[in-house]
Amino acid sequence: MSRHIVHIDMDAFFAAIEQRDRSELRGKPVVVGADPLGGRGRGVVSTCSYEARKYGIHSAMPISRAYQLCPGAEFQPVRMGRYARESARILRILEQFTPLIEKVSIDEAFLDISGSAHLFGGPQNACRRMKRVIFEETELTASIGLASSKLLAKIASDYRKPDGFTCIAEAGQLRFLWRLPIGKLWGVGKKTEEVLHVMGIQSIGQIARADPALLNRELGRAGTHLYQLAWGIDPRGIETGTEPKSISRELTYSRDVLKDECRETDLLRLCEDVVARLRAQHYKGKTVSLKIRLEGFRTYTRTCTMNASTNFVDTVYAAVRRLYRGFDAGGRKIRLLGVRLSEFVPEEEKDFLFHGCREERQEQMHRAVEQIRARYGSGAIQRARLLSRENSEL
Ligand code: TTP
Ligand code: MG
Repeated sequence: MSRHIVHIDMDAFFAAIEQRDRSELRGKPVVVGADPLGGRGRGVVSTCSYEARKYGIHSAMPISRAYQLCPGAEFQPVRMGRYARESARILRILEQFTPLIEKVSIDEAFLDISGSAHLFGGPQNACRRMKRVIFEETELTASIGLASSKLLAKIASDYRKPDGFTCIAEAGQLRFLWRLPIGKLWGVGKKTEEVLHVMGIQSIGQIARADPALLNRELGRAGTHLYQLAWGIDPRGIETGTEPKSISRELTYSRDVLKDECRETDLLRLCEDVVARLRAQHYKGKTVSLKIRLEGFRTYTRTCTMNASTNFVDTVYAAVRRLYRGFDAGGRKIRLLGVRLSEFVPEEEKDFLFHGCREERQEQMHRAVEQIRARYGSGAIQRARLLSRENSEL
């Protein structure tokens, strides 16, 4: 029996939420990302509305460039907590259709509806209903692809965007696939694309007709894999319950700063932010990474794996500070700092063996802070060290 795999991707997700929440933004070019500071801003675009895309603006573009392209756009700061809540709401809706869900990113998921589609009048009706319920409950539009594999479902959801629904019937799937440019194939990035172009290969159909031995010689195992994908061979299943792989937060300075000028309190703020999100998802992390981008965009990452996984700010901060102090910037200035946590394990409820032990006090402290913030807002309680906000860019 063939599988019915769905890929769903929300349209202009962050920007669509801003437009929904503020009616004055609807129909306008909206850019979500760093502050453009009148064209001097140094961060990047997270995403933008489809109205803004007409000006050539896109994700990951420097915000200063976006400002040049459309100075009249509505520039909005990133409200990650809000988007994460919407993402969770959408996931709840998807769970009404099947428990076989693989969340890929904040606005993207795969579903296997092979076993449940009949409950909704077949796979196509299930997808139409999914779009409708999402829109009714969130006022946000999704683009959906339905096919017999993850590869094709993902290509399908991207095929008609925004607010699209594309179903690729199994009988015509290779014809559909072969017309597309190689960039649409899973795993074909800029480098692979270049190699294939040198080989005279532009379309997925040309990969399917190429000599697999030649592909293997030029691209190694990836070549063999691409050949299989080009023939629609993609047996990957839905991986449910995948845990997030990492949580990170970055800070771009508005002017490059010397290492000694970077306040370690900035690192502490970054740690507080990632640990807060880690705890909200009930995980502990074992690996801490520090990212440092120097002037001229050279980027370095320093990583340390701790003895035990943790969800305490102080432990994470101590590790980050050690990495930071051990980093030799060679006199060059720093443009960006980032903190990332990875290698998660679910936090388990703990009976502290010894009452009053340091670990128990830390946990109580975190919980007290979380309760206050939940009730009175994130600014309601701060570490004394972080109270002076001058020079702070977070
Ligand atoms: P995408 O699904 O790639 O983009 P999108 O939903 O904004 O637009 P569409 O799918 O209609 O093309 O990413 C989902 C969200 O993730 C996006 O709204 C913002 C965030 N994001 C970033 O913050 N930085 C990035 O570089 C990208 C690609 C996305
Ligand atoms: Mg999207």
